[in-house]
Amino acid sequence: MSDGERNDTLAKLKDAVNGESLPGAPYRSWVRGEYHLGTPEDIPTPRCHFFDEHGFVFIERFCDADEVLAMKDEMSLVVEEEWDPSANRTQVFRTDEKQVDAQAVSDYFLDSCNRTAFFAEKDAIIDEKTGELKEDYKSNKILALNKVGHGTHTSDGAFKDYTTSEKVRSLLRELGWKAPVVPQSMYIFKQAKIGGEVTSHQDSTFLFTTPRQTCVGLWLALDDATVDNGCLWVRPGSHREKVRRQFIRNPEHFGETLDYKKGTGVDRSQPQMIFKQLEDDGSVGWEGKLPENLKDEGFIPVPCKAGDLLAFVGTLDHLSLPNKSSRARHTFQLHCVEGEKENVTWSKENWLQYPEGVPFMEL
Ligand SMILES: O=C(O)CCC(=O)C(=O)O
Repeated sequence: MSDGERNDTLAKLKDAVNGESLPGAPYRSWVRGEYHLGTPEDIPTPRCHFFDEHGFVFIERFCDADEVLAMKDEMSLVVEEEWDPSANRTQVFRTDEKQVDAQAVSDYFLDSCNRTAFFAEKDAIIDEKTGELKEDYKSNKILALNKVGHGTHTSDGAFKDYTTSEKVRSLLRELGWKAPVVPQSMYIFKQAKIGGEVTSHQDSTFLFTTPRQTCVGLWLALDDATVDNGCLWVRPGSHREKVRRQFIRNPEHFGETLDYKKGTGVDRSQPQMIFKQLEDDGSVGWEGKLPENLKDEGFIPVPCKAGDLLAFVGTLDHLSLPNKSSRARHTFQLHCVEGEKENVTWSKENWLQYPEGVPFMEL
């Protein structure tokens, strides 16, 4: 993508958010299939139109300073009160070539699906085998964290208030979801100096639904996010590509039931999770990696102020670079999918499975 095209995309984005450009012709909606303009209720808002066209939309000041502060304060308290790095082996979170190994060391990752679990930065740990924090982080443990997940939205408090807020519910409906549910949430710290990269991926790899992909990410900046401190980069239009791989529970490890509490005939020496290759014509060489030249491959950075929101489709390529700056970049993410009421099924192969009979939160 040339600089001119990139600027054009960003200018359209601004227009869409400001409501200055109304769609004039029928177009193919990502989430609803073929879109027919004509009746008033068929006409999407400008930002929904932009979202369908490019796979993401940027919404300025989605949350105010008080909401942002409430979430940051609550996370500090949760870490202070609930995370004891010395009590259990601390698990590291990474998305590089060691991703599968890092998450397969215990059931901690699997058990994190509907509670608050803590994952450290690899560079804050002396040795990933022991999980011991480096001395510098022992007295200020929050600085060692990569992320907290994946059920932060389920506990009473600021995160649940935000998740269940009218503005989140109505945004999802505006973008085309009819019966959205929330399989997961994450608080990402992207720490100053040591905040690791998030390699290029499609969220539907991890949040796979059938018969169609319905994942949408709501990425809320809790600090200003810039190119220097690791803002998100997206590849506009890539949402129209197929999901290339699925992160699944490994039947060789868990047995055919894929239930790690009940599995029979399993081989626990095999990795817990594996990537299953789906559609991959080899044209995208950066899946699970960082492209060498982001701009040449069509990625654009999306800098945000604290309180701004980026909503994007589960098939959109996105990534973030390591944070080498002296400013942390906190964010809170919700990942939603269309619910069963819309005849959409959560894949039984996905790593994240709630205990039997416990539903995802409906919005
Ligand atoms: O915030 C980041 O660095 C990555 C977030 C991400 O990949 C996501 O929200 O799906």
